[in-house]
Amino acid sequence: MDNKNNNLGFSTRAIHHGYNPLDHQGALVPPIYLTSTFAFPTAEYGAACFAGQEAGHFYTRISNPTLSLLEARMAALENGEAAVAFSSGMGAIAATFWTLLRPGDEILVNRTLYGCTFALLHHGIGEFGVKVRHVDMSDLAQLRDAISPATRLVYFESPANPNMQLVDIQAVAALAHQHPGITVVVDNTYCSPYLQRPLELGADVVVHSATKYLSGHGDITAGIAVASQALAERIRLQGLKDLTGAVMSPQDAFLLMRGLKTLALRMERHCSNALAIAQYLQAHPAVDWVAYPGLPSFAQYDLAQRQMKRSGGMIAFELKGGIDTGRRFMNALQLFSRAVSLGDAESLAQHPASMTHSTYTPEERAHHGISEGLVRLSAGLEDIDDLLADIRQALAACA
Ligand code: 7XF
Repeated sequence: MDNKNNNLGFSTRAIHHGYNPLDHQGALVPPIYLTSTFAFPTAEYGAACFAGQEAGHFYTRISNPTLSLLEARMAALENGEAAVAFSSGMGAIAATFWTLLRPGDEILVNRTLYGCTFALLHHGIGEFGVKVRHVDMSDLAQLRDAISPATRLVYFESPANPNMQLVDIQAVAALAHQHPGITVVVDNTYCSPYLQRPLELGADVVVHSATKYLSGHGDITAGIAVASQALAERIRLQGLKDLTGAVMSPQDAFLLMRGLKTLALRMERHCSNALAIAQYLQAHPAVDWVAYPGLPSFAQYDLAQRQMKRSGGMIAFELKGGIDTGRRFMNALQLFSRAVSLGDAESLAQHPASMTHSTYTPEERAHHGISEGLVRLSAGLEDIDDLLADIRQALAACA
């Protein structure tokens, strides 16, 4: 099956895009090219590769056949022209920022971001002469007022890690694009392209921690950026090759492609498990609040219905006793693992204020909408009755 199959369904593309076994001695599963360098037939050919006149592979930090196949597949799933693979989500985000920002530029970011993205901006990019400004992007007027002639990037997660706040991707992209020279970058980690495709809604770049749902089995760290051909090439040749060197291993690309084959199936199960857990928590007297886009009580329920195919596998909630009760709840869990990360087969529970978002000071967390008592759940793929039983007994134990 060749690359001209974007009219095929999501799972068909996730399984077949860009690969025909008959071109590879019949091997049903794509071979892994575990090589760092590639031999040139002649010195002239090698020089032409480095001059960009030949399309061949010549060094794995720039390209590799296994990575190229993964990149083609990810571009097909996000409905973008091209993708670039990285060794982590932070590699993809850092390479995108370093490629698109220069001293004197301004980046507008949403109020709430994953902890290390916040740290990259405030303890990295921001210390190299780029102005970092947070706005609440659920309020378009705030964004409109914040855009200045120096604004080059608009960046957000939807839903935001960890508080689940959504951003209207289509509305924000339309507003930002009234100003030529602004690139809109969306972190789509929480959704995966199965639930949400920001490029179709007007964004310019999608970044992922592929450590999460895309690979889906908790056995690699990986990142992806998807964009137009021209923008992806800039991110590859500056952000990846020269500025970060955060190249994905071909072995990890193999594992990631194996995960992608079941992405649609897994996302359906993550979503139905998370919805049942969120409904259970909401009805429980020990629970103060639950944030899950699939609950009609969710503040942006209408936007979630419009923007996401289903409501995802992540839940934020707080118990009435705050973090002390939250810790007792976490310690009482028997089937859920107490672990950061998300999107694995195993259900996970973590405390953002002391773990994933400990890169913020307590004052910053308060300012950025991350409450100290928030507990985050990643609903795995286990049987829902077992997950609910674990939550039921942990809530009883911490009361
Ligand atoms: O470099 P990574 O593959 O870990 O990806 C970074 C990243 C980027 N964007 C979002 C929305 C993320 O959630 C992440 C990683 N988050 C994990 C978490 O929240 O549990 C990291 C564990 S400290």
